[in-house]
Amino acid sequence: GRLYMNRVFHFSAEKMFELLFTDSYFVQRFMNVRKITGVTSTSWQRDASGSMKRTLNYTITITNPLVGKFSTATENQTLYKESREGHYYLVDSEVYTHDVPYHDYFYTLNRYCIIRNSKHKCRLRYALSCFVRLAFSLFSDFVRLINSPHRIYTDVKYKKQPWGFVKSFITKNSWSGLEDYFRHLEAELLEEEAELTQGSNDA
Ligand code: YK8
Repeated sequence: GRLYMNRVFHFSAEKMFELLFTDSYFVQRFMNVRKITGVTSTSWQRDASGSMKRTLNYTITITNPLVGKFSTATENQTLYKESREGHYYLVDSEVYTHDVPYHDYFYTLNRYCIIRNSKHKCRLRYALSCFVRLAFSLFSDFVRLINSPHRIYTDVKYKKQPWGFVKSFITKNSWSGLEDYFRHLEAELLEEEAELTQGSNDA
């Protein structure tokens, strides 16, 4: 896995959570630009463990010439109960792409961590990885996360053990798509920040 972003934004942690994890105008616009269509989403609901969960379904448009042009996808988001409103939000998002080659071998886990810096500042970190459904141990991962304030570690693992060439094929193609998506997301967040700080200067 890789730590993908670790950056301070000039808006509150609440605002960051609202932008990324609610049905915000920001997300709607971003998905529109990425040609992610037919989005349906459940509302955040508490599960038996005390964490909050929601599920999104949508169709993604793929630019990779090796893959069909579209795939349906399911994204399961978990807001861990260790989160503290306004201070600390830990969200895992598992993304299953149902119509790509080898889709039963892998899924993608994106971990977002929003940390309050001050009233009007927060830090956003995320780590991305491709995972096995079964070998993923949330607990050990969480311990590693809280024990290392500057890094989020994740591993690349597979649900079934594919041949070497298949594995590198999946990894390479997944990373390039992910990189593109998250670089774009970062750019959009920076733009949102510029708009918001602009707004508060005017006021
Ligand atoms: C979410 C990871 C892999 C997948 C794709 C698969 C190619 C398969 C390669 C074959 C198309 C919005 C990605 C990038 C599609 C988009 C997914 C998004 C960006 C040849 C083996 C969708 C975050 C997210 C997670 C995983 C991404 C897929 O919010 O390359």
